[in-house]
Amino acid sequence: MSDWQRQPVTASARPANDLDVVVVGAGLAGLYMLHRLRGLGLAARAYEAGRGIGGTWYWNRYPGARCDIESLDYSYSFSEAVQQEWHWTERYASQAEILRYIEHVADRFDLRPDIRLATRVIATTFDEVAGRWTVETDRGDRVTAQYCIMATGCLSAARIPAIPGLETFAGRWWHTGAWPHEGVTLTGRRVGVIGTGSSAIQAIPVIARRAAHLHVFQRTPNFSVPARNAPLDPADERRAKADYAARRREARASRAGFVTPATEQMERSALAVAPAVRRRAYEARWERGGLGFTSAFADLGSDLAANDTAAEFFRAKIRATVRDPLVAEALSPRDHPLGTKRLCADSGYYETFNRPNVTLIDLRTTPIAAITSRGVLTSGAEYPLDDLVFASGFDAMTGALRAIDIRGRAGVSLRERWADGPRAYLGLMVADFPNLFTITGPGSPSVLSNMIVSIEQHVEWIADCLAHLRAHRFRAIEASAEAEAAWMAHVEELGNATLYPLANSWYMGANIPGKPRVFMPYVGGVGAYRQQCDDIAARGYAGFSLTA
Ligand code: FAD
Ligand code: N01
Repeated sequence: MSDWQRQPVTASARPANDLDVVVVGAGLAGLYMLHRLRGLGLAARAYEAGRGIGGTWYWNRYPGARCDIESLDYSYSFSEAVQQEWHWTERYASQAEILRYIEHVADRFDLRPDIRLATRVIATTFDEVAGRWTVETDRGDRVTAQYCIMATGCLSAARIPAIPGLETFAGRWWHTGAWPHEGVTLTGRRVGVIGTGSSAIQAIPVIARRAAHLHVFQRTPNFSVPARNAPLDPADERRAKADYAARRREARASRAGFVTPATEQMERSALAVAPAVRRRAYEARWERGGLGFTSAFADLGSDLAANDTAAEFFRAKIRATVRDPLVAEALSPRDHPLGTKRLCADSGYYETFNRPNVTLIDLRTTPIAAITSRGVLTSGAEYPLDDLVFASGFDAMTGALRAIDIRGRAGVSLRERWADGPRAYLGLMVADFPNLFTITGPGSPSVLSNMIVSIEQHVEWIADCLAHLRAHRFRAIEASAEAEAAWMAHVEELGNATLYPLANSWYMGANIPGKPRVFMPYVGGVGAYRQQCDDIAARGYAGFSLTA
């Protein structure tokens, strides 16, 4: 280890406007990045738009918010001490518990002094002569840094759809991704929820128990599997902690960043087994709960006929749960294959539609015309509401990056560069934007994985890269246009071999009017992806140019 690695400095030891690294965002990615940069002895500062740290888990405080990757897996692996000392109370942690965990980690590693809260980065510009980035914030800060690391999140740009009349609504309204921190009382109120994605599917059962009446405005029904959340089994916790390193190793080498129990069928085609065998396999996954369902057979993600056997299993479950056959049919997804929009995990979602105080409004038959002062007006009726919840999603993967005026060589703008869809090498760097990294950027596994596994991999790769640059006296690293093009062709080829392009999903940019239709994440799996990133680094950062 060289001297600079042994003597960590904090940003406060440097002139306030002259840094080695600026990190944008203080969610799971930004915080771990800051920790690693400190370990390298670099002067780093993180800017965070929120008034607190935690990212997703700071912003998304809607009723029922929790993760749908098991807590023992949805947690940092970089510190054996932290993973041993932290105790998760539930199989799937709630938003509040995850936020407590993130705050614990930030305090344990004393990260807060180098984080500027309530400060949004609005622009960052590369100065080719100085070889440095100038970063500007909405509070008037103007700092320079050799490296700029975007930890801005894939699901952090909340989106309110442009429905006419919202400004006239006399009631209260919120987006799930910007939920009031003081909480809201919904007891006895007439509540409307627009959207039926993962956020809505978590919130609806909880809101229904509180509200006088709940109207659910659904445009596209989604597939949802029972989460089967429960207090964490102490035996499971003991087993995991006895050899946490092995569990983490397996997750890192896996496809999705978490491991589900292996079964005989999971390597086979769903069409290669008898219907009764198939049903038993699906029943077992359904009973176990959670996102592992899609691993029941090898070809659910690539073969439409195979996929339809699973989709029909879901629709039968909905029919068996929801008493009104018309409501059951309206809740049954038929326009996209299972898993091509992110599979949801719920706690009593379908059962909620048996409650007398819940009404499903099918926007396919009666679209929303406007929001009025009284509530939501569809082509069929006006629904008077006291409160309206937008569970309407995010400008995913590129929204937070495009919100910043990022300018690379010769003033080229990232927004313009990505006008036809995002392009990046490994989802880590963009040609013509030297020394600018994106954590879980488009073209990496990111949103198709247990994201914390992908975050740790990117953070560690970037930290190792910066150490390499410093050790070899390079001042800059940049993706080559050829390597970027080849990587994007690979990402596209893999995506096209799956069923994902068949859905109008946010993976495809289809939820944002005018957004280019491009399948943005890398579908080859986190294990295969990590291997490629490691090989590229081992080959002297092949596909990148390193300059002295
Ligand atoms: P984020 O947590 O989004 O943090 C990014 C931060 O950057 C935000 O705080 C934002 O305010 C800040 N920021 C953005 N732009 C700027 C700017 N210009 N200036 C300053 N600050 C800026 N993933 C899973 O793997 N499993 C799950 O179960 C799961 N559940 C989820 C539930 C919800 C409700 C949502 C919305 C997402 C969920 N995800 C889940 C995905 C989740 O986003 C990631 O797991 C992870 O938290 C992302 O961390 P991050 O640090 O990359 O981004
Ligand atoms: O957002 P979404 P989300 N009129 O985009 C509807 C993660 N997450 O916040 O499908 C009417 O999935 C839209 O309808 P349609 C997870 O990765 C995880 O729920 O476009 N409806 C859709 O139903 C997830 O995928 C958890 O037809 C409109 C909904 O709004 C991602 O975050 C929990 C509309 C948006 O669904 C995003 O999830 C929460 C309009 N004009 C989030 N515009 C876990 O459980 C949009 N909609 C871990």
